[in-house]
Amino acid sequence: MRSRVRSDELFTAAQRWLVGGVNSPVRAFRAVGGNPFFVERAAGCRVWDVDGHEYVDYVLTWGPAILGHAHPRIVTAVQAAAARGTSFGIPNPAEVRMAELICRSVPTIEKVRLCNSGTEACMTAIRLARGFTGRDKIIKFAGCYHGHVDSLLVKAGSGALTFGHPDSAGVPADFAKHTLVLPYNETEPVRAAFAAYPGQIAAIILEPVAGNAGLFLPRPGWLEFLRQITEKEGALLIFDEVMTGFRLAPGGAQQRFGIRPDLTTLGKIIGGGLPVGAIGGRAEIMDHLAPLGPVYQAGTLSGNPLAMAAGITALEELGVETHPPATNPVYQRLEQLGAQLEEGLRQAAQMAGVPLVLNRCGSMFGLYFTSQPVWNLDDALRSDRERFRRFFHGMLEAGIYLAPSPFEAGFLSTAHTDAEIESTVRAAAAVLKTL
Ligand code: KE4
Repeated sequence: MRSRVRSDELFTAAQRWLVGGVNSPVRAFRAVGGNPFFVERAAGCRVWDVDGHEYVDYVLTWGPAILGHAHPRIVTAVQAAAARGTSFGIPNPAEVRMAELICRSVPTIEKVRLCNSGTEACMTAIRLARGFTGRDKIIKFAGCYHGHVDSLLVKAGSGALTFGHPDSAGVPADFAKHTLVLPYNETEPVRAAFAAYPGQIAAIILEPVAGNAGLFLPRPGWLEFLRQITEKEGALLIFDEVMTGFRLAPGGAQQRFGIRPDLTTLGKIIGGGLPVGAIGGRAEIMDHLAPLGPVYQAGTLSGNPLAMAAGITALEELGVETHPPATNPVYQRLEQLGAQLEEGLRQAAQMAGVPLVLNRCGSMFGLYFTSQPVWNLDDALRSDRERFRRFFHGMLEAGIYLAPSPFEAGFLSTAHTDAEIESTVRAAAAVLKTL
């Protein structure tokens, strides 16, 4: 076992001052057991902990580090921006450049509002949809996560068409009562909801590829169905692309799947590792936001120059301006790495006789220890979580850092090479045999 004396000391100290020793719950390793390691530094596709252990990183700060950690051009851009001032709260050229890059890259975004997290983006998108349509009710899907927004921290009601109950303490039932939680990848419950609540549903919000319960994909035709029914019923379709934006294609999942949502939320990659979120969509909807319209939204650090410098550099490095999406070499490489990892892990599981479902879309993947396909949260919950825990720790001991939960996605970066994929597959083959 790798001794992590310094990490354990830090975790003890951290728990004195920080709730659970962390600033975001999943980092506490409670889903896999044991103490989290503390990071000393990261570069490329690797992280080093405070005890000097090195790991190949497939979490990539939960998605943003698509170019690897400490990318030299991003570091230089942030250093240069910092020397000119770390925050202005005044319009600045960098936020205009970032907005232009987003609008030119994401097919359906004509105007954008930048904020500071994916949660803020999703919260604003919901408020904007309600303000634009004058309707209150929202449909979300079980297994999708849209940040810690009160009205979206909701679990399914007792009956298919009963409105949601809070999925967190501190969320009043009144905040949840306008949210309907339906099963992902099913059409009938969506039809029934619109039939039961005609003219009352403001929007459907979903992750077009669900990356917050492991990873499951939309069934063929399901996204098209959601687009059609929302158009027919006068509701907005919101794609939460905080994770998939600039990950699955330069224009996100909507470009990959050819669907035109009314609103899109972004985050993670567009911040180049610094705090950024964004809401974007058709100008006629977006112009309902203050100062032009009646839907209020604001933020002290929105358009922060350091975050803009990191994000602009990241999008430039991704080639969003220099290559047509279909032949962008960065995304072709990410697809290749994803396919290699998928093939290698599948073969390793087969050789070990361990039932493993690996769902993948581009450079995002999910692992489930089950022999049944996983298309929604119920399927995911049937997977063997104990086996995942043992696999996670076995891989960690082998120097491979996977997401510390069976219900998180994994990510690849342009800093991963064939060598890392091969060493990861070799490690998995050895660990799978012990499960
Ligand atoms: P943030 O507020 O954490 O920036 O974004 C919330 C959010 C919104 N929408 C989607 C699709 C997301 O994946 C997220 C955040 N993702 C999680 C990872 N599963 C962040 C990790 C964490 O909570 O620590």
